[in-house]
Amino acid sequence: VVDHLGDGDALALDHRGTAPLLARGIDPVALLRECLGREDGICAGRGGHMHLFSPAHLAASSGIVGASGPAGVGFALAAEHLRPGHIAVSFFGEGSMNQGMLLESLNLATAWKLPLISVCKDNRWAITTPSPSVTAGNMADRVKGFGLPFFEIDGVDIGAVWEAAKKAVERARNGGGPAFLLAHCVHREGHFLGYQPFRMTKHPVKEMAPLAVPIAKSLLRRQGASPTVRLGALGDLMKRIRAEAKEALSPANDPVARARRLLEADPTRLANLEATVRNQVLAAVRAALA
Ligand SMILES: Cc1ncc(C[n+]2csc(CCOP(=O)(O)OP(=O)(O)O)c2C)c(N)n1
Repeated sequence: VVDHLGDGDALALDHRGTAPLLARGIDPVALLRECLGREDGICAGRGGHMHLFSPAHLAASSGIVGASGPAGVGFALAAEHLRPGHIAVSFFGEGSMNQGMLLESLNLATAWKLPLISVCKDNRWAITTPSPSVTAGNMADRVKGFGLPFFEIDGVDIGAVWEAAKKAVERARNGGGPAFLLAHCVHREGHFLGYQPFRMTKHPVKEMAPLAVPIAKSLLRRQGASPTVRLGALGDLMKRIRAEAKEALSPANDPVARARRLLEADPTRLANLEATVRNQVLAAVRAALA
C-alpha cells in the first residue's frame, strides 16, 4: 500500500507503525533509536515504538486503538484543501472496527468524499481476544453499509495487496473519494512480542515445565467444575493453540516466502535483493547501537 504513496501523502498508523514507516522511507537508524528511548530517536525517545511521528512524511501513529481513523480523516481533509491530488491512508486491525471513533471516521470520510484509504489488517485476534467473539455481523456488510468501495484481499499475497491498493489510491487521487481494503493477514510471530502459545508450540518441554505445577494444582482444587470438565477445557485450549500456530507457521502464510518464490525465476536479482536488505538491516542495527 505504502509503495503507492509519495511526498504530500499522509499516513495515519496504529500501534504497529514501524513497517509502514520503514516502507515510507523513514531513517531506520533514528527509528531504532526511538525504540531504544534515545534522545536521537525520531521523537527524541519520548514516543517509543507505538507513538511514532514524522512531520516530514506526514506520518502519525497512536497506541490508542481506533485513533488512526480520525487522524486519517483529518489528514484527508487537509489534503483536499491544501494538497489537492494527494491522499491519506489509515491502517488499523479488525479489533479497531468495534471502536466508535473509527466507524464515525468511515462515515465522515464517505459523506465528505475524502481521499482516504482505510486499510483493515484482519488477523482475527485483537491481541488476546478472538475478534469474532466480540463482533456483530459481517465486516463487508458493515463497510458497504456506509456506501464505501470495498476491496477484500489476501493480505499475505503482496501482489494482490499492491494491485488493490493501486486501484483505490488512483481513484482517491482523481477525486473518486474513499475506499476500504480488508486484508486477511496472519501474525507469524504471534499477536505480541514473546507470544506464549507459539513459544509453547515451538519448545513444548521448556515452556510447559513451569506451568505443570500450577496446572496440576488447579486441576486438583476442590472448588469449581469437575476435573473432567477442567481437563476438557485445557484440551480445547491446546487444540486451539496448535491450530493457530499451524496456520501462522505454515510457509503458505509467509508473505516473504511467497514473494521470494516469485522472484526465484531471476536468481541473480533475488540474491542481490536479499544481500542489500541484509546489509541495510545490519548497518542500521550497528549504527543505532553505536
Ligand atoms: C482504546 C484502547 N483500548 C484498548 C487498548 C489495548 N489494546 C492494545 S492493542 C489491542 C487490540 C487491537 O486489535 P486490532 O486493532 O485488531 O490490532 P492487532 O493488535 O490485532 O494488530 C487492544 C485492545 C488500547 N491500546 N486502546
